[in-house]
Amino acid sequence: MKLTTLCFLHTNTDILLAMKKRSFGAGKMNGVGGKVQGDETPEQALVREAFEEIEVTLNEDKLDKVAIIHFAFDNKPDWDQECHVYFASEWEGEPTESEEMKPEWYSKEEIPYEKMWADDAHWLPKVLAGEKIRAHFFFNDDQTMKEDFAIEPLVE
Ligand code: 8OG
Repeated sequence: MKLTTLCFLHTNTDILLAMKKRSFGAGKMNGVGGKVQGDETPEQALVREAFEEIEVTLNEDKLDKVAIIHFAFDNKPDWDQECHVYFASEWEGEPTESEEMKPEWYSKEEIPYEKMWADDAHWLPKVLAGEKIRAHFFFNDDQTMKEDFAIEPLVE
């Protein structure tokens, strides 16, 4: 199964989302992140992806791990992934648009779930409320979400 990462930069009031401009999830608003490569740790992968995608430098030691989410797709075992999700409240640099992503700040009170992956509306509010979770979501071949899903406390 693929190992991936996802990170949301945030302040007390706002959260940074970025519109994915190409490849898997194109057109959706999301945090930054992507596949873990070679012998990288998830945190090292995230530092690399955050710089490639929005020119922000994250500090591996200041990432707050908030979730592990399993995504499974019908008939597409290569798309199955375990995604390690982080929040970051410290970074260097100004979030900047790249060929891959267009970042934009949103109030935590007005997150545009309708422009995000369908599962996000089920777990992101819990994480914003301070919960650490492990979740399982299942998708149809057309990337729509199945009704059955599971969210439990994260125990590592
Ligand atoms: O390397 P690539 O850009 O293909 O990695 C996919 C990114 O998209 C990775 O950061 C994980 C993220 N992602 C999914 N599915 C979902 C999802 O259902 N919700 C959210 N928020 N992110 C997802 O692949």
